[in-house]
Amino acid sequence: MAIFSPGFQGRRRPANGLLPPGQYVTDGFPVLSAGPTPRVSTDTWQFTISTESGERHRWSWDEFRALPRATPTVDIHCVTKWSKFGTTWEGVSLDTLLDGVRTSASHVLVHSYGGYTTNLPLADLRNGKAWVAFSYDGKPLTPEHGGPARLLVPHLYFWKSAKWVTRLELLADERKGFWERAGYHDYGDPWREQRYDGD
Ligand SMILES: Nc1nc2c(c(=O)[nH]1)N[C@H]1C(S)=C(S)[C@@H](COP(=O)(O)O)O[C@H]1N2
Ligand SMILES: [Mo]
Repeated sequence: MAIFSPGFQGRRRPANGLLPPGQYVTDGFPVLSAGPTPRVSTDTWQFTISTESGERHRWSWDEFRALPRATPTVDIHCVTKWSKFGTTWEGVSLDTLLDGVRTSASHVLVHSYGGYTTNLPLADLRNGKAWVAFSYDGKPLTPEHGGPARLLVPHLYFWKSAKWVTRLELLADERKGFWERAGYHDYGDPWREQRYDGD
């Protein structure tokens, strides 16, 4: 006789099997945007990495899509307490994008079409931990979820995963982004429940 756990039936399996403190699991995919959804054509889309010494590395959509791809399956955790297990994306690893970028920056301010910003340490974008994703669940990323492309940094709260990303500004000092200036945590580790400044 098989024993099923009713609460878990039909749920996606977690990528790492754990739920951070204070979070609940959702099967839906809520849309959380602080403003209107920018409609960005891939004809004009650009992705830029600028360094603290003023160098710029820029990719058009075609150049970006010609880079080696990865298909991470990860759990995501929003600071409003929903977590979603086993989400599958396709994108370009930040290791690929940062390859050949000469920098001694410690921090990054991420800029999106529409004006959203968020900050994080540069180290958190390296070593297989972050991607610029252009597809979700096997389909092109919809505008609501950040298409044409969004940052994906699943080990931090999901507000760090900037939708409609267009520029990474590499900095010698930390500069706060949109939610961080509004009182959210500078780092945002869900496992240490770093929701707000001072947590
Ligand atoms: N540009 C931009 N990126 C953003 C946001 C935003 O308002 N604007 N919201 C953040 C927050 S708080 C979350 S939880 C996720 C939500 O992503 P989703 O709408 O795809 O679920 O995007 C993050 N990235
Ligand atoms: Mo969020």
